[in-house]
Amino acid sequence: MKYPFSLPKLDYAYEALEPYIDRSTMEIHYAKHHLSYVNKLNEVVEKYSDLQKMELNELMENIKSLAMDEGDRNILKNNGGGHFNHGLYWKIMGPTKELDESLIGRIKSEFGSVEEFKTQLTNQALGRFGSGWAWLVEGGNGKLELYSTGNQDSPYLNKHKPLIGVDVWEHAYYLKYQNRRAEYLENWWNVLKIF
Ligand code: MN3
Repeated sequence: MKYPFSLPKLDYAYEALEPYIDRSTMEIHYAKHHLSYVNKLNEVVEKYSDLQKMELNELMENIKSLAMDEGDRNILKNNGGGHFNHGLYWKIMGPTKELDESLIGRIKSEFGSVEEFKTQLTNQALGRFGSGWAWLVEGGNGKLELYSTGNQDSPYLNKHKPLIGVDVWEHAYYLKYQNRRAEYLENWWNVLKIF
């Protein structure tokens, strides 16, 4: 993915994830929040022709060393992360299961069982104070790891490849679940299509 960035096509309807994620949340989340990350990302990259040639993961991986204004660097980190993170989130969810047997096998060998993995990822998501994400990532050595990040910080900032990410900003669940993050997370597993 390179400049100019665009909103990825959602391959299911806004209401397709009901009753676990409601139509309004999906529409606002995708068409307002995600679009705003894309627009702000394009605005900042527009100023730097060198950055326009780079892939988004390269921009994130090298964020500290890019020749740019510090305020712009922060805008790039937040909105580049926002664009990447949401792209993955839409892709791993869906109304019908499409099991990723290879990833399930790796998860079982790393965490003992899928249930144990779900418990640990949920705990990361519950433990994130304020807005952020919980992740399953692949580290440089190919090892699977779990952690959470604040704001829109992307695992690519750590040079890790995100495999599964769950959004725990209130905008992801507040309309339906209000302050009940645990209930959103419990229901979220139903719309994660790869398990
Ligand atoms: Mn979000």
